[in-house]
Amino acid sequence: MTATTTNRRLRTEIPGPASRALQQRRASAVAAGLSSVLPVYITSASGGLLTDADGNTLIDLGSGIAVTNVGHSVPAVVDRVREQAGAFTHTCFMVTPYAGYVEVCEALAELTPGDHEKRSALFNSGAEAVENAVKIARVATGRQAVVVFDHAYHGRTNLTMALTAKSVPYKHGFGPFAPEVYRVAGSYPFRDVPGLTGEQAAADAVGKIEKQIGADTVAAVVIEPIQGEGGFIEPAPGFLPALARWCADNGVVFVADEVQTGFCRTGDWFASDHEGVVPDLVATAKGIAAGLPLAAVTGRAELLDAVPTGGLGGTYSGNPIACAAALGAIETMRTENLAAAARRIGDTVLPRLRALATETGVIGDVRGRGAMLAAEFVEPGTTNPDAALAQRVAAACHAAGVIVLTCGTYGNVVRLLPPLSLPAELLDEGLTVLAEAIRQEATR
Ligand code: PLZ
Repeated sequence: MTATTTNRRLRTEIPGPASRALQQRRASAVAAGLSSVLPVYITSASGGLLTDADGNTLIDLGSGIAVTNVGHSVPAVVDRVREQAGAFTHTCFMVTPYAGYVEVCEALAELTPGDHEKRSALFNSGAEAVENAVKIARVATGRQAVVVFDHAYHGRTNLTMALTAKSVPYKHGFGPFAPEVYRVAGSYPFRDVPGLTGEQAAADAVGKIEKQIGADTVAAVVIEPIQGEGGFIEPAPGFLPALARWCADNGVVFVADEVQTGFCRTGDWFASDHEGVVPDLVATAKGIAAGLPLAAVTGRAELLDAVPTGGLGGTYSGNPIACAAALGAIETMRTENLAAAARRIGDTVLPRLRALATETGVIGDVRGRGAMLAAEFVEPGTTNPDAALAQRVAAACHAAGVIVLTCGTYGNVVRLLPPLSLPAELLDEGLTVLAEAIRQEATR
């Protein structure tokens, strides 16, 4: 079995004996605090397929959590990474710089929403990017408060844990958390009062901010344009533009956390593009470099340049190999028009999920944009979350060699994040497996 395999193929049960042996070794070497959705140990990957230590080949509908948007091991990335690794692996941009870093920042200025003057700073992870966006907003505004939303996920560092909503497993026991973080309700059409518009939800949020925090103390509003870990929650139309307008009117920095939604995932370069929202700062990671650790804050020049020289950085931040990968990934997204590919995936998946919702009665809401898609499982006829069913559906997919992920504050959402380059036949096959899993588990 090699990386050129083009089909799902199960040679053993999932996980097979070789993976189980590794899982045993892992238990005595790797911290228990790290979990794996599906403990098959991967030996190679290409296109939308992962091959494991037992020679099983699985369809990847997760992209390593929205990272391999361009696919696994694509030539434009692999070639540039090889070349860069052969040239030099590290100098530290803060010691002696290199062109790749500058080129990534130039590309980010071009691709992120808005045609204003922009600057970028590079980091290693999504959490680090979000945390630095807050640092920048605080320095630039001279204010401290940060507003975040119910169901938000922004990372696992101390500040980003404070920004993240869900306690178990992200925060529980890890406090005390960073101060001056305030949480308000966002927009969750499936669970909000029926008929609540985006503008009304934004007005509610703004009202709470003004009454309970004070607009002139707020440095930043930090928001995922489509919430990821919290349940793939797409706010009602008008919510994000209204919030961004309020920020602009009140000197508050509007930070879009596009870590999961960015780089063609939702059918646009960035999810903010959908409603023409122009964030003051955009945090990116994941899809930016096809799996090499890279993240960025991009935004208004006057905000980023407000931080005194030396105020931003990190030993590995903007590592040259990660920058080379990013340039290869961005080139691939452009030449293969992966935003259009993401839209095609949505056009295929959404009707099939909707039909399954009607057929089975266990899916309360089907939602998402482009290749960021989800089904929220409920007890039939109610909005009561059915997390156990979502977990059983995911497990049945895994056993059949299809990698899907779950998410949601209530753990009841099955989400699909296929590589945008996933061949149509593999997507179809993955969806057929998912449909069977839902039918089988819904009647259990
Ligand atoms: N912001 C919107 O989705 C990462 C987390 C998985 P890092 N999401 C996957 C887990 O359980 O740790 C994420 C995100 C959004 C920030 C982050 C954080 O990005 O690169 O994981 O730090």
